[in-house]
Amino acid sequence: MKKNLLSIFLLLALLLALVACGGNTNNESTSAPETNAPETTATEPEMEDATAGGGGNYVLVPKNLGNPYFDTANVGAQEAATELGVKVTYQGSSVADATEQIQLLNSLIAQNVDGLAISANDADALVPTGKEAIDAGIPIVTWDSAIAPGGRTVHINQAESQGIGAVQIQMASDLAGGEGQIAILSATSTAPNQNEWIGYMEEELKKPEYAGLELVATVYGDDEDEKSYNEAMGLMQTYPDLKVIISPTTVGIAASARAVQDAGKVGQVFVTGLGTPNQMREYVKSGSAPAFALWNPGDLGYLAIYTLNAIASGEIQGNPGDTFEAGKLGSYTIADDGTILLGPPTVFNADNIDDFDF
Ligand code: RAM
Repeated sequence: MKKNLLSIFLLLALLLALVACGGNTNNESTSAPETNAPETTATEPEMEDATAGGGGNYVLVPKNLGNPYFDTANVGAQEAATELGVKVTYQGSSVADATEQIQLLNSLIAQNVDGLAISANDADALVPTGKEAIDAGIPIVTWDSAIAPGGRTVHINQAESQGIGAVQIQMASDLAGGEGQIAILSATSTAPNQNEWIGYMEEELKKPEYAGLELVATVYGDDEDEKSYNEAMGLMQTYPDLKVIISPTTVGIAASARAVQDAGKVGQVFVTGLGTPNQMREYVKSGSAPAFALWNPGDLGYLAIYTLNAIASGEIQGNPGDTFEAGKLGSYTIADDGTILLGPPTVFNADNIDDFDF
């Protein structure tokens, strides 16, 4: 009897212990504040998408394909990808057009890529698309040409915009001998970077030292070689006294220098602006474009991918003050306005053009 009672007691104790155990488990999952459960499930996947990057599958999106400037940026981006062990594909449309760029971005967002590095064709038109990507956990790094704040996580400036404007007016003034007619031949009329630089050039022209320069026209070659060439020819016909064409685009400056040569106006009309050394070498030597400026687009693409990966991997959030290492370029900090600065531009001329190969 005593034995039976003991067995029943032990059995009951065991049952109680089991129930208690089960109860605890239940308590943890159900009574752990209900609010915690949804929060965890809601934030965890988001964190994974937005910060872990899910495998480093990034896309470098230029304004357009077929432009050596962007091709060089892609070389730098691929170098960064190799170093970081991530994948970067290079995708764009053949024309520098905001609507086509938005279509491409929508399809990349639908594919749930891990991050986008974009040179924008329009600052404002791309904001909703950029915001949609960010909301979906896809960081947006703009480089070269920015999407306005709200549609990007961070923007990388190739050099200080004011300085890019100033150096072009300085070169134009030197070439014009301080006085005469000048004209600007830009990329597309909506290009965020060119429009910002043109704004700074106009400001610069108000300085007393440039009082002898007269800006007679601003025209657009849409970053297409043939259209830029025709626009340059048009400027020379409309303004027979024109002294300088400033082209703040690598496509426009090369086409303008060629047009000046073809028009037989070397020594009479000078071309300056922003170009790549390899495209401009012959024009520096012929005298149609004796001086121009640029940064290294390869470094820009390299920095864009390091920045994107730092954000997508969760190393930084992409906030002002965040600091990260960008391989061979060293350490960078995001400024208060949400931008990163690559460095100062270089001026190229007959003395140094052969030292560069890009
Ligand atoms: C063209 C593009 C690019 C610009 C350079 C200087 O290649 O318009 O956006 O940064 O020129």
